[in-house]
Amino acid sequence: MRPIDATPLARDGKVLILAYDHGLEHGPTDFTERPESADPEEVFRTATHDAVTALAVQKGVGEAYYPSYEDEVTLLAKVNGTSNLWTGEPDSSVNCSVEYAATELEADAIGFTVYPGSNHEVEMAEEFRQVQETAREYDMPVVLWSYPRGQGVKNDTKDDVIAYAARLGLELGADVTKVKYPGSKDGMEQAVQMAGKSKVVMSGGSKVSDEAFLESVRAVMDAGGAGLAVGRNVWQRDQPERLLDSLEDVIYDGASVDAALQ
Ligand code: FBP
Repeated sequence: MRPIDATPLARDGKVLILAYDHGLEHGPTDFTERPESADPEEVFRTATHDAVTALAVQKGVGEAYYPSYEDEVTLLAKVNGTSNLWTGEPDSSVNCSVEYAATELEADAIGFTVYPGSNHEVEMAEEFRQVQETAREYDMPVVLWSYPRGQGVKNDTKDDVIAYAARLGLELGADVTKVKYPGSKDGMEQAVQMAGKSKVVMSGGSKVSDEAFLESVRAVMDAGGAGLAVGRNVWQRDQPERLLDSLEDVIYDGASVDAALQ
């Protein structure tokens, strides 16, 4: 397995995954803020920005739109996901095989969600085993969406819960683990420490001001995080490229929030 820094998922050891699996995970409600964002073409164009190291989409979107962007965009195939219409204990169906992602979608990386603490955790971890091992055969980096939730979890953004989520990424063999932001640099430091040699990135969350978002990204980078996997905070903005310019300054150039906003 190549070190993550040697894969297209990283730029200078940092990661900025543009997440666009919301049409499945949340449904059209996420596109009402900026209707153009419902058009995958628009988000693929955004993903050509130099700050973006990969675009995460589900199989169908990848199949329909990636052929026009394969020279400009690194594709991360998110191989499981569930609609918001599902009301049971948190779970995620496997919608695409790693073989299909590698050979038919021509994806460069694999993404997978596990909900530790859910009554379905055991099956999800077993599914992840197969995904992770197959991705190794194809030499594809693996990103784990590690989101504790379900009956075993009271507060999914507490420091110790996020640190546990990050540790599970290391234990289960993820190259990069995506966790919710615990709300502080200290909390993120614990997560990064627990993740050892695997990398930790922050999940974006719902849209906030430019300044508030960049402050959280600055804290993640200062805590030793590798970057972020962000969706709504980029493509719900009228000018996604402007925020990506600022994120480029903060993530790759170490800029302060004030400098990045100028
Ligand atoms: P955002 O930056 O928009 O929060 O996207 C990150 C992400 O992990 C997406 O990949 C996914 O669709 C969504 O959040 C899931 O969020 P949740 O499970 O919390 O509803």
